[in-house]
Amino acid sequence: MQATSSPLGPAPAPGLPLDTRLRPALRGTGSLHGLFCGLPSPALVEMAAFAGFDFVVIDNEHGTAGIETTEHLLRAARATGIVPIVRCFEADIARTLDAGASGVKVPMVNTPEHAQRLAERMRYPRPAGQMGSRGWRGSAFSTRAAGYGAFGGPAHTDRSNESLALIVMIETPEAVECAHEIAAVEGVDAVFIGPNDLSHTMGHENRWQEAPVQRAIERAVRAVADAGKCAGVLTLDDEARQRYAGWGARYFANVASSLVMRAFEQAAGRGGALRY
Ligand code: 3PY
Ligand code: MG
Repeated sequence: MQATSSPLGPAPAPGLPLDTRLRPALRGTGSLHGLFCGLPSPALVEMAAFAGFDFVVIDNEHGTAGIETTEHLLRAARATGIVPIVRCFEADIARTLDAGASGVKVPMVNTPEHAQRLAERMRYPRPAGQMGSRGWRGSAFSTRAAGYGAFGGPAHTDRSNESLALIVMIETPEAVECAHEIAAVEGVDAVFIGPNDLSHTMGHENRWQEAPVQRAIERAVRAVADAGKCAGVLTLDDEARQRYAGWGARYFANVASSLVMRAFEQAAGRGGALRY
């Protein structure tokens, strides 16, 4: 059938579903500011973009989005130009990347061996003779990430191998002990310290401002920066951001639900504090 010409004229070329800016930014020197979003709302992703955050972390560890909703959240991110990261469990990495995330963030990584296994899950096998880290990601180009086939084949596997970012999370004293080794794993692009779980696993419940927990965060941030990788921390306020930046962190994530609750409490005349 002959295509009829549209009165609109030629449409702009459809953009790639994948936003490939995250990995180079993590491997650069600048600071990145973002927001965890566990509420399964594309509107919140758009609001994070319009507010000026660099990235959104769709939180599929503690949030309630299923994979279909996650794909819509990724679309909202692509439409508004905010970089989408998905916090997910190891078993969900493949589907999350196929849905079009720019990177994944995996909780509770305690050893370099675990980090190595995650790095391999992220990458497609290389063609014979091509250098690069080992990988065993399963390939299909029917996915959103590959434009349902429109952007598939070697261009997609190469683009994905080169540009998708792996962020691992340190949340236990065991992981702090080997933070340098975890960060040094090839294929780990950033290491994020989760202060709430770290505080709990150190026996301080949620009191992460206490000195031993802050010392452990400092140790981990400095070890990651010494390994030449990007260190990040959950950061609810400016004072904490400056302290962590002073130790070498340059990736900071606040929490959408905390900000919304504080605004609601303030509007209800009940003061309001940022809590996680
Ligand atoms: C934690 O603080 O435990 C987190 O997972 C925050 O991201
Ligand atoms: Mg945690």
